[in-house]
Amino acid sequence: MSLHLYFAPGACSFVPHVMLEVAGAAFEPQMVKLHKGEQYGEDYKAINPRSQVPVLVVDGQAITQILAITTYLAESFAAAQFLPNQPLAKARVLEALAWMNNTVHPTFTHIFMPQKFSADTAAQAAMKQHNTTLFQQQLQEIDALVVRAKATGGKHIAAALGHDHLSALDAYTLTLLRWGSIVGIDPTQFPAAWAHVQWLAQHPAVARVIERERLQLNMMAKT
Ligand SMILES: N[C@@H](CCC(=O)N[C@@H](CS)C(=O)NCC(=O)O)C(=O)O
Repeated sequence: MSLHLYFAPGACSFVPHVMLEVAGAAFEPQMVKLHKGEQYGEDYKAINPRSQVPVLVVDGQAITQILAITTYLAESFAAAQFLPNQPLAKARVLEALAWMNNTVHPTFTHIFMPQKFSADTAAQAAMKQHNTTLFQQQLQEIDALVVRAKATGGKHIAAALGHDHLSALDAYTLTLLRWGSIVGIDPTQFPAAWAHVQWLAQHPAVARVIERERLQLNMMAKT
C-alpha cells in the first residue's frame, strides 16, 4: 500500500499527520504551501479540486475530508485503536470529532479568514468579533471534555467517552488551541486542555510531526 499525505504546516492536516506517525505507517509527507497559494495551482487541483489539505492518497486514490481520512486510518491501522469498536463508544468519539471539524474549525476560519465569507470589510470585522467569542466558548467546552477525561483516570481525550487511546480528538485539540493563540486567545485560559496539549507534544510520534511542520505550540509565547 502506498500512502501520501498532503499537508500544510499548522493546518488541520496535522490531525491525520499525527495519526500516521502514531500508527508507524510508511507514508510520504507532501508539503503544500498554502501561504504561497500552491493549493490553487493546476497540479494540486488535479489532486483536490477543492484546493484544501489534508488529502490522503492511497494507492493513487485521493481521500479528502478529515472525517473520512481519520476513519480510513482508524480502520487500516486497527492496532492503534484510534476508534473504539463498540458502536455507541465509536459514535461518541465520531460525534466529538465531527463537532470539532464542522463547528469549531469553521468558527476559527471566520476569525482568521473572514474574507472567505464576505467581501464587506465591516461585515468581516463583525464576523471576527462574534466568532472570537464563540471560539472561546468552544475551547471552554473542549477544556471541560479534557477535565472529564482526566477525572476517569484516563490519559487521552476519548477517555471521557469510554476509550482511553490517542485519537484524532487529541491532535485536533492541539491544532485548535494553537490556532487560538495565533489570533490572541491565550491557551493558558483553558488549563486542562493546555496541559494536555503540552503533554501530547512530548509523545515521540507527535514530536516528529511538530518538528516536521516546525510548529510553535503557543504563538503568544515570546520564544
Ligand atoms: N472540511 C475539510 C476542511 C479542510 C480545510 O479547511 N483545510 C484548510 C486548512 S485547515 C485549507 O486547506 N485551506 C486552504 C485555503 O483555504 O485556501 C476537512 O475536514 O478536511
